Amino acid sequence: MATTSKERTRLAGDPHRPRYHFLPPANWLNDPNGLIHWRGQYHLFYQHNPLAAHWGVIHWGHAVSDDLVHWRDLPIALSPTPDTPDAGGCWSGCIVDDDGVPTMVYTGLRDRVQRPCLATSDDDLLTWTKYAGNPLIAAPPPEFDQNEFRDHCIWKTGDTWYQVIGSSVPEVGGAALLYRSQNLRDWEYLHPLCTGAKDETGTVWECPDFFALGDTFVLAISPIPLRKSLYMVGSYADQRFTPASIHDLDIGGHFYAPQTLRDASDRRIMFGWLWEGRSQAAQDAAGWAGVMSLPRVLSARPGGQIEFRPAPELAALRGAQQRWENLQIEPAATTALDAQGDSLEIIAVLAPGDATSLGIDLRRSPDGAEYTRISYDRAQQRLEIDRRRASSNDDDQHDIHGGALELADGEPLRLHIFVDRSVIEVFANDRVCAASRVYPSRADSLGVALFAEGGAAEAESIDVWKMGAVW
Ligand code: DQQ
Repeated sequence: MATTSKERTRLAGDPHRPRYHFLPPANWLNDPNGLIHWRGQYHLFYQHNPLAAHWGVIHWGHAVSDDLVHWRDLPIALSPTPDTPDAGGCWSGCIVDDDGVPTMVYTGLRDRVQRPCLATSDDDLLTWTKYAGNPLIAAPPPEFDQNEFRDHCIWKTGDTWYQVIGSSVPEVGGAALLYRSQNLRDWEYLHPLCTGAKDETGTVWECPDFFALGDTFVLAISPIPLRKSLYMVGSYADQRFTPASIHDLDIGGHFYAPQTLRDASDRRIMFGWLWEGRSQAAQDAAGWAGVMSLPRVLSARPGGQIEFRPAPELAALRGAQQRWENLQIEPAATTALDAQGDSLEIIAVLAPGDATSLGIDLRRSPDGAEYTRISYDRAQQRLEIDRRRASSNDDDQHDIHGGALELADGEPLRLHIFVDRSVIEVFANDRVCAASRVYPSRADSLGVALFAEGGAAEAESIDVWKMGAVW
């Protein structure tokens, strides 16, 4: 069911444009919106500027998939309407099934004012009719920042709808405000579902997403100014969420504003926006910017972290496979594999042995001048993505991002990696995700190599698949 529009064809030759991550036919993408499994199909809406490869007047783009892998573009679902509460943009929101009527709640922007707006569809999510009574809520309660009131997560308990909206308590920190309704149109403010301290979880919470994984409650937030998304795991009682622990949703520095859906098989699936790591001029010249992460299937792990796995459906894209077993990785040199590609899936199971750090280089040129390094430091129990030599273009980002990954005694480092031209997405030991963006300058930066430092390590197994394109 893949489609190829003229614009997709025009841009397909760009060596940095992903081939199996979702992105619009052209121009700008940011947050995933309105994720829903509707009548057997996955609907992915997204914040979209259809006119340019930079953020601007935001619409809702729309794509649909039978299998979470192949996407078909549908017409833009939502556009700003002059002289109404969304005249300046249709910002992030969600879609729920209101007794058979797909109903979206999104943030309408007019001047600086952000207000919840509603629209419904009677043709299976293709076209949307905006509610004449918009906005749904006249203003946030006075104790919250009047200019930070956006992004919506809605669920139903019994006959009652609950809605969480991202906000801020001035001088204190981010907040997720809780409302309730019987009809999705008239909303009563209850209290904050949760608030944070600015030094810990930022000043404004964008894109709150509240859901349960079994008995575990999770609040995902995208806090300003942290430029990353967090999840809190905790308890929910008396309509208040009490966090027990806070974790990064992704340590790669490029994953933001995620949203989840629950599908018909009761899986909780997350998509996030992978922003660019190159200059705005380069994005404008490319004619596209912003990529959706792969679908990540979430479950609760004992001990309060989330388990993240790539959706198993992605295996449909696997082509030719290479496999190595029991490969020695000598220190102080790289062990290049006879594997090449800018569209690969790799599963590497690495036993650290005597090494103090170890990992894998991707998008590596034959002379080793360009590469992006995924490395694990055993003493610090830290996983990093190092882009200092990812490209020779000074305008691209050249930095290191990372975070904690604690391995149990004897637990190998298991890196499940997706390389998709300018996207590298890593699932480490099913519990730490790291997504990044790289723009190698050389056409031959296609290699894969292993490395160890401080002692020898061993690759228990490495599987590499060539990945097909979905467009
Ligand atoms: N992006 C949207 C907002 C949201 C922010 C606007 C997060 O609704 O708060 O495009 O990236």
